[in-house]
Amino acid sequence: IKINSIPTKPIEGQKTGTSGLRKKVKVFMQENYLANWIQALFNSLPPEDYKNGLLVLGGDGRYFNREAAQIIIKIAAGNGVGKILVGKEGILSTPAVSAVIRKQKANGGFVMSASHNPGGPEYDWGIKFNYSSGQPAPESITDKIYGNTLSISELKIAEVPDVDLSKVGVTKFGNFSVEVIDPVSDYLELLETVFDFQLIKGLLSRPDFRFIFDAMHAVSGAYAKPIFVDKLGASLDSISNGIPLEDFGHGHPDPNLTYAKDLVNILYAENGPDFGAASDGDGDRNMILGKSFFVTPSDSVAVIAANTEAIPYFKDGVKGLARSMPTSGALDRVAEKLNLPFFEVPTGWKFFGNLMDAGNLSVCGEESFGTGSDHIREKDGIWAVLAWLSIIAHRNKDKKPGEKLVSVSDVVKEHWATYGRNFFSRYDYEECESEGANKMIEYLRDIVSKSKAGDKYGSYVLQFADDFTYTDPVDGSVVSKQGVRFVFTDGSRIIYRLSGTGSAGATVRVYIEQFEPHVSKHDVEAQIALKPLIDLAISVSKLKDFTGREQPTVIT
Ligand code: VG1
Ligand code: CO
Repeated sequence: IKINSIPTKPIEGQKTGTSGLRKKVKVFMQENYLANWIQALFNSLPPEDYKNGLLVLGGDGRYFNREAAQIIIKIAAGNGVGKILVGKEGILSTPAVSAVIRKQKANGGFVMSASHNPGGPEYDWGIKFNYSSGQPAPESITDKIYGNTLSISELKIAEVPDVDLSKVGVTKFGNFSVEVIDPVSDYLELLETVFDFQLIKGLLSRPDFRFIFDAMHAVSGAYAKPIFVDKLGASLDSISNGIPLEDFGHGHPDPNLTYAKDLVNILYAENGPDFGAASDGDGDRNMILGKSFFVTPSDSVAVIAANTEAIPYFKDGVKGLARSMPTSGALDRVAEKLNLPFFEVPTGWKFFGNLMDAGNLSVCGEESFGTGSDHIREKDGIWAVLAWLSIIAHRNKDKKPGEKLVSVSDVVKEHWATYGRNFFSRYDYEECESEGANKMIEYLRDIVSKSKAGDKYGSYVLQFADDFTYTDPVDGSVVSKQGVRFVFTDGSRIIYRLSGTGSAGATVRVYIEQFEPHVSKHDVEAQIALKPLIDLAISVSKLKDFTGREQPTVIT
């Protein structure tokens, strides 16, 4: 094939955040914007990691993915990649990309997605790169890519025609080839080895159990019917918003109490279903709901970790548990009780991969609706739904028709009774002015530097305050400034971070947590139980002064 060398100039601002590079679509559509970043990536990888190698490419179906796929294919070929596996119509969820990379022993892969950010001509686009074990590229690589975007001068683009992504099959161009693959089969095959599909099928076919999955017009729509309906016997009408759309049907494909309100309303209505779940743009997040009951993601991972006997994948035991720093301590209590190794990492899935590769970690999660295990190296929305269905199915497998089933809320309340309840809430203030948000964090860092154990904050006594630093126990790499936290002597915590996934302004996140051992106090609404701590969080940070915001955009 003929490879053209095209001159280009550096473009500012191509630094990746918590999860890949995310910008408004219009930014990505500027001449050479995407091409520069992709070329900078190849310039950053050792040649043996891609020359004549195999890469995977897919995305969440959002606006601009089709054009972007053709650009990426041509630059990959121009840089000597041997073969690219592309999901049909450019579709592959983030967990599916991770699964395909691992199964096909690829050198890495691209996910074209801005995840939970909205899509369409006026909204967001994004790109993530994953490494050979299927995990998001570590900061050492993303920093290098950023460095190279600042000095780039040449694009290597292969002269090949656009590839038809609508049909499964191989197209060869000299020693480069593109294979369009079914987006579901490798991923589904893996899940069938993880879960007992017969057990789940038994639950989903019960007349006294009603299930609903909201794909939010995002990528898991492509997986929901083949998995829940065709394999597991759920009824077709149990899938809502099941067709992936370029703009997610004008929605915000983020499965939380605000953006998945329709699903929440269905579960909280009289005679609503017994189990509800939703997933985000790229299929790596999940929200789990029972009848009139919301499972916080922090509780969800703890419950899964405490109930692995329902999941065949864990039959030889669990190697360890981990959570991101702002995620509640519910998981810590499970690790303690089950005597399992436990890790606390910064926000973002990329920090779990090393622990998994080293054989130290089986189940992990984030408070941001991310849950997963070492079956792949990404969080996995459908995995979480199947894990919960397995737990409910396992608890009810001997129940006769007419007998009352153990419900989602029964399982969570039992869990609280055993381990205590970690009340948790997150307040998001989206699209604030960056200046005010940055100043607020600086202000908090200043308080931290002057703080000492024993300081009084209302009725709370400080144990310590810091800006979280993480040393990876596997490779020794250190990341700092990962979130300002105030930890009190009763275990309560207030944490402040700025989001690294937005595409405009700054999003301030405030995380509030308080532990309650007494069952008699578990039935309180989280917002009420946490009210004093929330007020404290807002006053200590002078949040209203710095951001000008009276109310958060999203409360979880
Ligand atoms: C957010 C979440 C974080 C998650 C990340 C990517 O990051 O807080 O826990 O790993 O999104 O999720 P931030 O920096 O905005 O807080 V996904 O599903 O959007 O790729
Ligand atoms: Co996502």
